[in-house]
Formats: sequence, C-alpha cells, structure tokens
Amino acid sequence: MHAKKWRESKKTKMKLKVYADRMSQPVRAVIIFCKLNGIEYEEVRVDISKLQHLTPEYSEINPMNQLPAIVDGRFKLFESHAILIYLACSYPGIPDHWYPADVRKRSEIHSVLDWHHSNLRRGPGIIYQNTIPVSVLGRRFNPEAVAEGEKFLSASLSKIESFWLKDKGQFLLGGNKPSIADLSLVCDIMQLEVLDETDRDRLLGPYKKVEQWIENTRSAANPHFDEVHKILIKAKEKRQNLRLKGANNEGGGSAMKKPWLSRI
Ligand SMILES: N[C@@H](CCC(=O)N[C@@H](CS)C(=O)NCC(=O)O)C(=O)O
Repeated sequence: MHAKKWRESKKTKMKLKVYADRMSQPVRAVIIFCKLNGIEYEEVRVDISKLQHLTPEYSEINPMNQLPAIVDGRFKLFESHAILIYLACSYPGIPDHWYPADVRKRSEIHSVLDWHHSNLRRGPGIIYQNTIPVSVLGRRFNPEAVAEGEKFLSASLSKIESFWLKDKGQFLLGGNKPSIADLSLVCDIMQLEVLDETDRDRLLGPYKKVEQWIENTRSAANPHFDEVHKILIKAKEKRQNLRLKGANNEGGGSAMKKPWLSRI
C-alpha cells in the first residue's frame, strides 16, 4: 500500500503497543528499531522485577509471559525476532538493509537469528542474572553459573569474530549498513554494561572485531541506541549499591524472600 494512504488508514486504528521492560535485551532491540524507523508506538511498561509479566492481564497478551510482545490492532505477537521481521515487513518505508527483500540475504539473517537464540543468548543473560549479590529477581551471586555463562559467551563471541566478522564488512552480513540481526545480537551483548568495567573488558577485550562491530551498530543506531540503553547505567549503579548492602547484610533483604526466579 502507498505509504501516505497506509498512514491515513493507520490513524483510524489503534497505535502499535510494545510491551516492554527496557532491562530486557530483546525489548531494547524492538524499541530501537521502532524509533530508528519512525514507527509510532506506545510503550506499555511491564516491570519484570515486580513480576508484572506474570499477571493474568499480561498472559492475555503473551501466554509465554515473556517480554517483548506487541499488539498491532487485533494482532498479537511475541518473540523479538518475529516482531522485528513483522515490523520490517508490515510498516512502510523501512530501509531494505534491515531485512533485505533478497531471499538469500533474508535467509542469512534468519540463520544468524536462529543461531543467536541457542548460542549467544545464553551467555550475557546467565552472567547478568548471577552476578547480583542480592537481586531484585531473587537471585544471588553464583560463581559456578557465572563461569558457565562466561564459557557460553566466549564460545559465541569467538564464532562471531571468526565467521561473520572475518572479512572487512562492518556488520554481520558484510556491507556498511546493519540488519535486524546486528541490532538483536548487539543489544544482547550490551547487557554486560551492568558489570564492573574490568569484568566487561576482560570478557569483550579479546574480541577486537566484536568490539568494533558493537561500536558500528551503536553509531548506526544512535541517538536512539544510547538513549534506550541508559537504563543499564542506572542498573549498574544499583548493582554496586546492592553489592555493598549485600556485603553488610549477608542473608538478604526482602527481595531475597521471593521464591520465584525471573530471567532477563
Ligand atoms: N526468545 C525471546 C526471549 C524473551 C525473554 O527471554 N525475555 C525475558 C526478558 S529478556 C523475560 O521476559 N523474562 C521473564 C521470564 O522469563 O520470566 C525473545 O527474543 O523475545
């Protein structure tokens, strides 16, 4: 449909809703994508730390009780990769590089995205969840789990560096413009920003091409990339305070009493 006609028809419908907690990596990818591409949306906050994603109301939106999810008119969708593909295909004027029309390029993007979920996705999440001394998610520091997460992370970063980034392109599929795969994977790695700088550098420092690719994606997606990731700076400060409190208050505060463990 012609872009102008499409926009007019959209005005009469309800605005796209994105159910979001910006602490979530896949949520950030979806929000940045919308902002970069001028997709109008309403951000509906679902606070994972308050377990709002487990309410019956949210189950109606996403029966899997995870974030992100979207509602576009009567259409509901969960899973960030599926959401990014839906937005890239159904909103007008999205530059081709995000999700190219060429079927082979598209398939290569799917290949990265599928790989993402069973590989890279495990590292930063496990490290994030298990390095909080007294966590709002009901977890505490778990060195074995962190070591396991670091193993997953290094294995994934090393594959990214030696396979997708081995040539001169700035992004995973070569070329000088990012795709939804770059955005999705980089948002995941960004979760490491909540760690102390020495830990973050120890984990990412050996992968120079990965570091450059993160920077390329960040520049291509700025100013929205930095704005949406601001929450991680706050989270880092909060974690430092929690660590201090936890050290002074071994045994845990009220957050420790939550039996339910959430996953970011
Ligand atoms: N494969 C899903 C992963 C979604 C996911 O793991 N979301 C996390 C936040 S990053 C979540 O909702 N965690 C809450 C829980 O699992 O209880 C996607 O890409 O959308």
